[in-house]
Amino acid sequence: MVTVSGGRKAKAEREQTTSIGNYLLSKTIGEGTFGKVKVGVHILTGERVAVKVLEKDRIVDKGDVKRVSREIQILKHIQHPNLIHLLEVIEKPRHLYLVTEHIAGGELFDYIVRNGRLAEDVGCRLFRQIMLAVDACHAMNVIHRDLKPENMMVDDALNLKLIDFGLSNTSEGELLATACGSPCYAAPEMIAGKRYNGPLADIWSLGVCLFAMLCGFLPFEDANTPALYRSILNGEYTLPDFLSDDAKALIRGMLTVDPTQRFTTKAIYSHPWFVKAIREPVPPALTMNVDALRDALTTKIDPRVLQLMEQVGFSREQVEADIRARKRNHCTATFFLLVRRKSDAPLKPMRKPAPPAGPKPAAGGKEEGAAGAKPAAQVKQAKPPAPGSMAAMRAAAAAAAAAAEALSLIHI
Ligand code: PIT
Repeated sequence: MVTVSGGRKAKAEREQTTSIGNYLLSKTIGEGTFGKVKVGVHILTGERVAVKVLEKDRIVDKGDVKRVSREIQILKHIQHPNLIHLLEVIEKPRHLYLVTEHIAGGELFDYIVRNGRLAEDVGCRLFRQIMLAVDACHAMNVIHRDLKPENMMVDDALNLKLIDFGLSNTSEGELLATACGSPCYAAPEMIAGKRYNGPLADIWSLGVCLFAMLCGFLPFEDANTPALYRSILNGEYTLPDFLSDDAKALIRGMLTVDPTQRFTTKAIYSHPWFVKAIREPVPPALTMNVDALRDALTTKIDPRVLQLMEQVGFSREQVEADIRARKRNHCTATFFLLVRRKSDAPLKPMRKPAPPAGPKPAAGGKEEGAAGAKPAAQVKQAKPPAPGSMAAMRAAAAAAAAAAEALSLIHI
């Protein structure tokens, strides 16, 4: 008993609350080489946020600085219900804080571990959201490059959001060169060290994700890294008999070694499994629908939220101007948090009117340099392995990643 309560006390001390800008940060909910993701509370609205804490000390070389500033630029640019929303960036002398919305729930990875392989209707409901998210990225010229169930958050109602843009890049159709992401999910052309088409490489990774969701294990798995790469390069994997014929055909189309023959977004959106495995109609793909893309990028201003913001000291003009300019500051963060707020607990009015642009993300719109980016091929290893085949999947991925160190350094 003593040990338990003593342990709790020590844990509580370690998880002391600190205040950053308008947020109170408490326990760590995620960890990587870059630093930690902590849960926070937005003081004014009482809403939860997730805060990625980047330690400037750990961003040493030019490549790291470039990766982090790219991550921030991309997070500021994207906007979609299935993509994590960046609320604001707070810079302090030793840290950089990326404040995002908080997703109540956990990783799709853990969901699969808990539930085993997913029924095809559940898988389709989730996979459609994954496709919507990735297609939204592609419509905004963003290539994620680290698509895996660990980077997809799912809540109790099966709403899914894509996180972690630490390895992403932009492309307007030009080929990309840097091989990155987890080896088990990496496209063959990337493994082969070729220049690659970004969206098609993401689609390969989504094929691996769909396989993992419907089967409960990975298509390409080998503790021996060269053997793993060989099976990916040759597209050697086995589709279990329990899959429906439509699911098999879709996975086969996505896991096609030759990227020019691989299923495109358009082919996936019109595939019988994607269309028919659940009843709800398929929402439009943003890459194929300019109006839907414009809609996704336009924030509607709810007059009730505007009124609430006026009550706590923001001016109507400021809110409208900042939202229209797509700024990420305390004003737009408060607006966004109020829009998704479920509770009607009273707001804590500010003593003085809100400053024009809250705690500043690196002054003057200049690049927020620094912070520890994940090395390529890094796979999270923080949690103890859970029993079952997905644990083997994580262990295999971690072993492969450790062996590979960084895919960008591997030449076959
Ligand atoms: C969590 C829980 C949660 C949000 C996040 C993580 C978000 C993490 C994140 C990480 C990134 C990024 C954006 C968001 O670019 O509610 O465990 O690297």
